Amino acid sequence: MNELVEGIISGNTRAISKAISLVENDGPDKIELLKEIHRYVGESVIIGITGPPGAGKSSLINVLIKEYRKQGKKVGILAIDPTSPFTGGALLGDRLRMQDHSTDENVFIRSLATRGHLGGISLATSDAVKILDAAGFEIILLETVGVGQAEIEIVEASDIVLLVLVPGYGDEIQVLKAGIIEIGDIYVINKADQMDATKLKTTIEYYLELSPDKNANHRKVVLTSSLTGSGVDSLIHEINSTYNFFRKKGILNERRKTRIRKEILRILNSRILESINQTFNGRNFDSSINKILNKKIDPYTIADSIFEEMKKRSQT
Ligand SMILES: Nc1nc2c(ncn2[C@@H]2O[C@H](COP(=O)(O)OP(=O)(O)O)[C@@H](O)[C@H]2O)c(=O)[nH]1
Ligand SMILES: [Mg+2]
Repeated sequence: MNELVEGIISGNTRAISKAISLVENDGPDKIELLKEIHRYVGESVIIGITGPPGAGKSSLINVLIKEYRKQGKKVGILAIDPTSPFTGGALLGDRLRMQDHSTDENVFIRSLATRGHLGGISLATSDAVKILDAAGFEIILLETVGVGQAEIEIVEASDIVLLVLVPGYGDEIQVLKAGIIEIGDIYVINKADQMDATKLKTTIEYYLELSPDKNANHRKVVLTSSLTGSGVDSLIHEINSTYNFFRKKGILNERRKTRIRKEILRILNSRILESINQTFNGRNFDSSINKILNKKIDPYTIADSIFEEMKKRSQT
């Protein structure tokens, strides 16, 4: 264990990979590892990158890595895939788009497949983020492949969220309708080389002006092209100024505190679930189940008595 912790702290790629597999598979040494590294975390800037498939998130990450590397920063990338095994192809594509950096030891790229994980994607994601943080990655980029729940979870795991959009697909309407727009701190309109991107920029800026959310005024809309690299320097500039603004206004600390609260809650949830599973699986409920089947008793009454028993046991 000490060796693994030392490996992580010194930024050893193999140790980092091994540790991430450990949290991904919920291995037995996971908790000890996370306890050990806790005092090394809290230095990274965590940037969530979300938006519809095909918007150019992975391509954009590829150019962001380049820019951050020019500044001498270590960059960690986690691609989060909560969906089916069939998206393996998409992740492979992501890897290809980021492979310019595959030989650079200051760039760490990993996709997290966390299907069926107790506690969902969020627990494994936040654990993996901590490992990269402890390993000294100044910038951590989180990319979601899916939409929906994964997007909410990426917001919770990040200091800053980039919402990547492309004009011309009716995204504006979709985004406004679904309320997804609220999750972005910076709106990135990508593929600005290709289509009428300024129109979407105007639409979003107009929307932000009208928004009752008082923080909406501080949100920026940036045009980029991950193909030509245009706009990427202004994007980095906006990321920095938003981060500094969040820090000054205490927003960053609020987000981190919320994250800690939710983490404790998730840990407790998974513990309780585990304890319920142990009680339930370790026992033969045949007679109770038969009674329920024969309408002698109802499932709520049985669940109540099991729950009472668990509470008593935890008190002793
Ligand atoms: N023209 C143009 N194409 C882009 C740009 N960014 C990404 N693409 C292309 O859009 C497709 C999807 O990109 P990808 O990064 O995989 O999108 P993701 O699903 O959001 O990660 C790929 O074929 C990219 O080459 C851009 O700025 N301009
Ligand atoms: Mg992608």
